[in-house]
Amino acid sequence: MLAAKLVSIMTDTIAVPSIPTFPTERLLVTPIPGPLSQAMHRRREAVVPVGVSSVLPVYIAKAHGAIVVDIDGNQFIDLGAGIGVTTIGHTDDAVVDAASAQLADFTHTLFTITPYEGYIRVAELLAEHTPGDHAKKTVLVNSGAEAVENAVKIARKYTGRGGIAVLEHAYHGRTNLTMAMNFKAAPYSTGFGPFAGDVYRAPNSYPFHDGLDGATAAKRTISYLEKTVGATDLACLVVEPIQGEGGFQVPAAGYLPALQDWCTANGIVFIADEIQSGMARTGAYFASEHFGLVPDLVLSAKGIAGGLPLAGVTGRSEIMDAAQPGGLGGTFGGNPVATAAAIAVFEQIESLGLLAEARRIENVLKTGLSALQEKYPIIGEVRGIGAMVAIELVQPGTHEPNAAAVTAIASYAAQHGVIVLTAGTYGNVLRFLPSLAISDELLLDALSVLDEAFAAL
Ligand code: PLZ
Repeated sequence: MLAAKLVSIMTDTIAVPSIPTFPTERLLVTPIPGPLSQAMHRRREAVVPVGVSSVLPVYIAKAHGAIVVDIDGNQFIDLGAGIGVTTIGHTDDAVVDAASAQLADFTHTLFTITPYEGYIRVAELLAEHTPGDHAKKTVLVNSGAEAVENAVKIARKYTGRGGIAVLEHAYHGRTNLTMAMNFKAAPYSTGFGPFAGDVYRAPNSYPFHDGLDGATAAKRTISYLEKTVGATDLACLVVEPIQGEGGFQVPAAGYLPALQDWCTANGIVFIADEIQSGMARTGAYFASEHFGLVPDLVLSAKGIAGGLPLAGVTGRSEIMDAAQPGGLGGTFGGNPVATAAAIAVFEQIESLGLLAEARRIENVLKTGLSALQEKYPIIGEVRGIGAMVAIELVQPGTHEPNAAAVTAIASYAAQHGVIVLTAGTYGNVLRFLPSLAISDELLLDALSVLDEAFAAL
């Protein structure tokens, strides 16, 4: 019975045509999703749990730069980059070459058994490009959530304290500890408890909603933490300099430096979760730079290795060295193919001048989106830095969230060949985090689709 079922699943495989090279443009050849994607989706439904859902179930055959091609031959302008991962572009030639060469040399030895240079080189590059001139060390892991977990481990060991402070609207991952650190319960943690304790969530700076200047917002955050936990029980404060899943809130000027000063004065490790905002995304290597921050620990992941799984915790040597020998690690952490790709990513950021490209993209997106805001009063705010830009949709004339409009716009865009991502605690933010390789032409084409989408509401 079981054997018969397995055979039927296997014989059901779909003949997916191989996609040759393709032009850099939006192109729709079937309704979305196309027939081959629909057939693939039925196969998936039999074997992949519903907990793993896909925003846009078109199945991908190929991708390059800022274009992804599905198995039906539809070409999408990708304004999401797999949530800010293919920051330097899909299948960047230098990344493909570096990873391919490493694949042929060796794929794994385990750095904690028999080490290799690539791990050290990535640690050197992170030491060089994270804020601050102090001595730094890096541990490499596989995912953003794992970086957050390790940063907390290290901060606790260094301080001998337990408490973890986080901010409202934060997102830090899907593991047990990071679920407890997220602001939003549904869908991330609903029903998955019990959760890790000793996590304290303080109000953040969200200028569009709280209208507070940085100093006042910081005073509110600090006084909340002092009252509810007390500085002497806090090991760390974890902040995203620009919140990702929360909706790209840019904190009011002075807010983050005031938090960092308070941490320093009270022996609390200040951790910047730059998993979404880092690696050139905002036109600086790390968004902390825009706010004049020098975090004790900086977390990178997503864009660091051009799509290969790699993440890191980089920080002050004296803090990083608090963990005992053998206390940090993991089988795949700092995989040699991923580190080879990461080295190529750092080289490409320099040789292609990608920090400047991020500022170019900010300019095109903000100009286009501000023009849309003039036309469509449901766009409450256009915000962000570099290629990390969002619009918050509201009921016109209010600050009330308008999630229905976000869903409708994202769906219209997808139907017309543009991938956009949603965000925000109330689901009312559209965020744009394209690859830094995207051309003005593709951005303007995508903006014209958004214009039509708003007009069609
Ligand atoms: N910290 C700031 O943005 C990942 C989540 C995708 P992982 N954000 C995308 C999803 O639905 O799971 C993220 C982040 C910030 C931590 C993480 C977690 O990184 O690599 O997904 O574990």
